[in-house]
This record gives sequence, structure tokens and C-alpha cells, in this order.
Amino acid sequence: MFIDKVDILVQAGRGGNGVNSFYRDKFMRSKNNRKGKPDGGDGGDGGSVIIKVDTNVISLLDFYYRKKFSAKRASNGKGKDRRGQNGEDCYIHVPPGTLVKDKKDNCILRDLQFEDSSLIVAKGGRGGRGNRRASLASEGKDGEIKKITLELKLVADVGLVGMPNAGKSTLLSKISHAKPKIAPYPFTTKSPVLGIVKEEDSSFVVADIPGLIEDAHLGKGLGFDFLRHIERTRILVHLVDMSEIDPINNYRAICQELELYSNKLSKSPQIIVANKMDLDASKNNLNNFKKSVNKDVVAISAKDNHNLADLINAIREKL
Ligand SMILES: Nc1nc2c(ncn2[C@@H]2O[C@H](COP(=O)(O)OP(=O)(O)OP(=O)(O)O)[C@@H](O)[C@H]2O)c(=O)[nH]1
Ligand SMILES: [Mg+2]
Repeated sequence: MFIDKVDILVQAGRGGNGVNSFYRDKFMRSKNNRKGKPDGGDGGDGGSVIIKVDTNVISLLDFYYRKKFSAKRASNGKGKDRRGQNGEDCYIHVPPGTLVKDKKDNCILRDLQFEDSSLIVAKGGRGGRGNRRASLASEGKDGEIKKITLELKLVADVGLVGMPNAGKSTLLSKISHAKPKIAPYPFTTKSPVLGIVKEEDSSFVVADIPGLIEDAHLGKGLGFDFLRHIERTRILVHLVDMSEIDPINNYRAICQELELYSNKLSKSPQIIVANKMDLDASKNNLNNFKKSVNKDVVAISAKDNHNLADLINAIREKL
């Protein structure tokens, strides 16, 4: 299961109470010092909840099972001006590329992209003061409590786009160890799948997302919502099923949807790939297609592993 958006509850620890305490010894005899000297210590500060990037974590799956995270409360102050112990912080480990939002207003708190970036999402309550420092001891404050939305934007180098059934998942399964579902009908891929293409000296990450169709921006099909996963890829590989009746129109429809999604995405460098070249119809369509788009086209058959090395080279060069 791939989970890319989860809500969690975070609760920081309560601050410890300050105490009222008086120190007396046999030398304190004077009338105006009957109670003794105030020596109540402050309470400790409550633990905070901290979200931290951990490159060993690759998905938000864990948050499907555990949704509540609490930091420890602090202990109270003691006599002899002893401060209470601080509550332990609670760390939440997330993959790089996690967007942290406040669920209440959907406002972005931080974009945690890199190793070791972190953010305090719920601050521990301050400890109360003991009567050593205040005339009367005060109670510790409650820790913050919040609903947080975690959103993972996959950090891939290459995004695969194209119509449903174009062969995107087939391609990913051939060039990486990923095992996406492949089937001869549209919308086989229902959530993004990542694959790592390993080369001797370098490797890159490819994201396969559900296919796009015309009017995706109006909510048709599945794909539009998933474009956010490839917003940050460095290049797009645009796969076109060359055996279809009108591949030119299909190609343009996808370009149009990308444009309607975001300016940035439509300006991403694209490698245009003609797929299913093993079929007769594809051979007839390819020339017209090339003429009409007037750009470089890499012709492959994902199914037969044909020209995949050339495609990988083209991707590496563009990256
Ligand atoms: N003949 C031929 N068929 C192919 C080729 N590549 C993929 N297919 C077939 O096309 C169908 C769709 O392939 P998928 O890889 O599932 O397509 P997709 O683009 O991931 O589709 P969605 O996930 O629905 O968007 C499957 O039946 C594949 O076997 C190819 O190069 N040649
Ligand atoms: Mg697919």
C-alpha cells in the first residue's frame, strides 16, 4: 500500500508544577522568619513533539498504524530549590520530501526536504515557578496539542506521464526492479510507484503515476491529483502509445493537461517516447507523429525491451 497523505495527532508534555517549600534550621529563630526561607524549585519543561527527516524511512505507511504521538510530561520541582526534570521529547521520523501542514487551516508549516531537517510541531508546556523565585508557586502549563497533516511528495528524478494504457508501468518494470501492476486496460495504476534505475556509476529514481486523460483538470480519470508527485522531478518522460488511432492528438492532450496543472510542470524538459513499436500500426504512425511534433522522439517497445538502453542514455544525458 502506498500512503501519501495522513493526519496525525501530536501532543506535547505538560510542564511540571513549581512547589511551595520552606527551609528552616535551628538557627532561624527570629520572629519574622518563622516559616523559614522559601526554597521551592521550578517544574521542568514538558517534552516537545519534533518531526525529523530520516532517509531510512521511505513512506508514510507507519502512520497508517499509529496516529497519535505524545511527548512526556515533566516532573514537579522539589524543595531545596531542585528543579523538576524536563519531559522527554518525542521524535517522529518522516521521509525526505514530507510537507508538514496544520490540519486546522491547511497552512504549510514546513517543507522537510533534506536529511536532518526538523520542526517542532508541538511545544512542551513551560514548568511552573517554585516559591524560591516567585512569591507563590505556580502550576506547569499544558503542552500544545495539534492535528497535523503529513503529505509526501515523492522525490523522483524522472516522472512518467502519458495516457492510461500507454505502457508506463511496463516500462518501469523493465528498467527498474519495481513491480507495478500491468494490465491491458486503462487506470491499472491507482497510486504512484517508484523505481530506481541502477547504472554502474549513477542511478536515478523514476515515478510511475496513474494515466492522464483529456479533461483530467476537470476531475476526469484519476491522474490529475497525482501530478503533485512529479512536480519536483527534473524531467518528464512522455510515453505515447504509437499503435493508437490518433497518437498526435493523445500527445497534445497530455501536454495541455500538464499546462493546465501548472506552468512549471508544462515547462519541465520532456523526452518524448513512442511506445509499442512492435505493433504494425505503430510503424505506420511514427513518421507522421515525428513530423507533426517536430521534436526528437525515442521509439521503443517496452514489452520487447527494444531500444530501452537508448532511452536510458537519453534520460541520463538530459538529467
Ligand atoms: N504490444 C505492446 N504492448 C505493450 C507495450 N508496452 C505495454 N504494453 C501493453 O499495454 C498494456 C498497458 O500497459 P501498462 O504498462 O499497464 O500501461 P500504463 O500506462 O501503466 O497504464 P495505466 O496504469 O492504466 O495508466 C498492457 O497490456 C501491456 O502489456 C509494448 O511495447 N508493446
Ligand atoms: Mg500503469
